[in-house]
Amino acid sequence: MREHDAGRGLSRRRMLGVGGALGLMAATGLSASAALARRPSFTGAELRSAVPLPPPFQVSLPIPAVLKPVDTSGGTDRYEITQREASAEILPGVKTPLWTYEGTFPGPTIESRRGRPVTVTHRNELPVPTVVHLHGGRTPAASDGYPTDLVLPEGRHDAATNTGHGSEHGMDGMHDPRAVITKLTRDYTFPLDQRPTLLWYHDHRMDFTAPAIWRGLAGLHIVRDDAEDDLGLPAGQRELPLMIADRAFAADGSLAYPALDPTLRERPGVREPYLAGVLGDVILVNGAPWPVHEVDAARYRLRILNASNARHYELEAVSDEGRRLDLVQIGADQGLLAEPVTHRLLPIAPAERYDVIIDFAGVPIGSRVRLLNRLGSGRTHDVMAFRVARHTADDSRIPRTLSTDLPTWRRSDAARVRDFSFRAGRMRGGHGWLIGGLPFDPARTDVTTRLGEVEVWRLVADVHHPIHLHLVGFRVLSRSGRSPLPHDAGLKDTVALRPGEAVEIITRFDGYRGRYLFHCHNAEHEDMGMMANLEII
Ligand SMILES: [Cu+2]
Repeated sequence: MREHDAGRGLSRRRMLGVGGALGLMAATGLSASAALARRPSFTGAELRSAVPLPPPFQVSLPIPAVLKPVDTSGGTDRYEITQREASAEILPGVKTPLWTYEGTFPGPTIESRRGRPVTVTHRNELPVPTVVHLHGGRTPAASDGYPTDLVLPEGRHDAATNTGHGSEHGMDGMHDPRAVITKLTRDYTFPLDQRPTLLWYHDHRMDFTAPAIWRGLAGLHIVRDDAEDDLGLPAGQRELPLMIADRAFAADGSLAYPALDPTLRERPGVREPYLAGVLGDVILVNGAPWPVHEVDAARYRLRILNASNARHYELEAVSDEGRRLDLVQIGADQGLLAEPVTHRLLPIAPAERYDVIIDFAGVPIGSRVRLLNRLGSGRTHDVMAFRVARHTADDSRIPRTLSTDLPTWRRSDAARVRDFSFRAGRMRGGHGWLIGGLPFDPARTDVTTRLGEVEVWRLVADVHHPIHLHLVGFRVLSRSGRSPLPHDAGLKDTVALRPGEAVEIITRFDGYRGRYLFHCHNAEHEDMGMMANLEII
């Protein structure tokens, strides 16, 4: 990780492209030529479920309940969430134990208004420490869910300054003197002074984020404002949050996950051959397998989140007659675009969100529109279906101008340019995923920047790495020296790097001072070192 002038980018980029293929070889056991030739459409290995799987498009789409505040006085909405074990019937007739927010997967949705602060008191009744991060939130550092800011469960108060690394198994007992540990509960305060969008909250504990999300610790958080409400977009029953996540099921109905330590207490990481990412063979939407939803022949607003640990999707909507419907993108991770962008295929990487309008008018009543994943095969090709039930009036619209407040940072605004490589490597004597050649260390400051400064970052990948910055949104400037792709439009907080690709982003570090993170949102990569500290002073 180093700063440099603009001239040195290309040769370095080319070099990392080749190194990337070698990194892939190290990660998956492929030969270098096979890795280069294959240009894989995904990174990771798929677990097979050991229980019978239901046919697609039978279970109805659940909509996560909206959480009621316990108090709304004093200009703040206060919520309480208990993190606890629960069991759910995800597959028909199969009981699956989960780790949950408030007993459900996904957790309850929080609905909030721009600029109206929300405080969530999380109570940890799980058997392990937890950390809550609101992904995409413009949040003061104390509430941003730094991975060592643990909430300890009952009976684990002895571990007061341990980050969660065990001292056995060759772990290095990494110590973080800045960690703020709380016992049993913690209040997270979110000012939500930010563009309206779909956020999500999930566990972010040091070394164990991937298995904790996999077990169910994820929920949605929607921010709205009056300007967006006034646009006339589809709303109410015609606005659907869709949390897409893959999972696999063991013979006893539990979620299968190849953790080295199934108690998720001491030893982080996953077994071979899942080091590059854990994929499931069941596609869940809002916690239901390949669900179906009955719709009117009208426009719908789909608020899509890819909450998968490692699986990428390329979504398309296809009617029973074989017609591909337009996916009209109106928003990105960090809110509304300037104007709509129409896609036939929409790639979505882990942690990305897309705000999309689909119009079911013209689809024959009684027939279906399937949402498919072009990157899947067999059962993972299907995502969900919509059954068009009835004709209806539709007074919704898609304005040609959606927003006028997107930042317009230019390269010449940048105080500096930084380079980061995201590559496979060695850590703690085993396989790791490294940023700039280094595995995450909470005690090392990787980037120091001043509040209010604009920077250009060049991100270079070996395999797929969806890169996420905490606190700030950014714009995509280029991909491998070319223009950004259509789905890079708007303000992002996660950008999907493809194998061998270099992506330039530009952002302004504003909001709050303090210690933040940037990391890969392939959750297995994140747990195996691919995070770095971002100190805003
Ligand atoms: Cu990664």
